[in-house]
Amino acid sequence: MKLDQLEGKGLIIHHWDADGISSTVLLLRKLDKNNIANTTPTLGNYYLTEEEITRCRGYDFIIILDMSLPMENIVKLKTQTKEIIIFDHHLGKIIPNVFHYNPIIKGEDPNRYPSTSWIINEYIKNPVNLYAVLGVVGDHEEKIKDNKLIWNHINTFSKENNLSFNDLLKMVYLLDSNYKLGDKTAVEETPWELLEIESPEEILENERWNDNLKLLEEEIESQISQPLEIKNGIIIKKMNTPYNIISTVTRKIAWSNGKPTVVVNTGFFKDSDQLYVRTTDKDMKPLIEKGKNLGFKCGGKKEVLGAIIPKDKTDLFLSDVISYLKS
Ligand SMILES: [Mn+2]
Repeated sequence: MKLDQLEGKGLIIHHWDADGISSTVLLLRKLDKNNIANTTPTLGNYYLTEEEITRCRGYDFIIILDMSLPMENIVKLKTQTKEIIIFDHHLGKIIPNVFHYNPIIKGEDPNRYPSTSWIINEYIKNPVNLYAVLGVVGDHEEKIKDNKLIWNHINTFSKENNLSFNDLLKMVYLLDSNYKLGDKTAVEETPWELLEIESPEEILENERWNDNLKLLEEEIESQISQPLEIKNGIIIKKMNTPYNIISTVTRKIAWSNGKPTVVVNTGFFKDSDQLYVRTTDKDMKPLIEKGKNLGFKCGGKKEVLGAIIPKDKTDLFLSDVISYLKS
């Protein structure tokens, strides 16, 4: 598959985070910018709705970046377009009849392929550059320093460009600020703004994104400074914010109190609630499985659970979570 031989009108569907945005910038630089559009799913949805799929009609090719969309979505899209190209590093199944470039599902070492931006950058044989790096830092933050294969490259790049690791982190937070504020249009505009940007300083000094960050920080501070409900040694926090800050709020509360913490946000989705759990010692995996079996969108890792739950099921699952944490 040669990117510069793609013909006709193309659409990029990308993840809303720094990796998805950086990957889009890297590809836009390679494609005919007059014939390409971009979109991101409804923020928080790791799938396309029927309506969104319909809006993807009329393109000769579709490129999906940094998102493991469900197989049904891809099959539908394939009936509407000639060619589908996927660059990704999430776990999932190999999708037939499309160009699916994902070294992780082919069994390669995830440490070697830390982000979609990194994968694409290598695919198009670019030297290491700002956007390849920002995707990696966005997906791993401080933890990338433990990745011996990649950290060396990132460290060298920072030194050569007089950037500190904090500068890179700040850039990532600025790029992520639009989705955390729930502004899908701003997310979709960001790759095009970055195409015009020559220097990291222009990202770091972008006024609008800095204003976003201030707003988010104020909201996080106000949420964590409110009195907490503690029952049986478990912190339960309910909030109603339109911002996607639940993981940060949960982490800050859990780490400053040293107690298992459950946060419910009723304000981000119209028909669903966000629920987030961070434990101190309990393995969350059985609870993630339970959530999935109940039909909720549910994910996480050993010490973390994130779920999106229809509003009428939240109390029920919340009591499941609490009894699991108590047991
Ligand atoms: Mn990614």
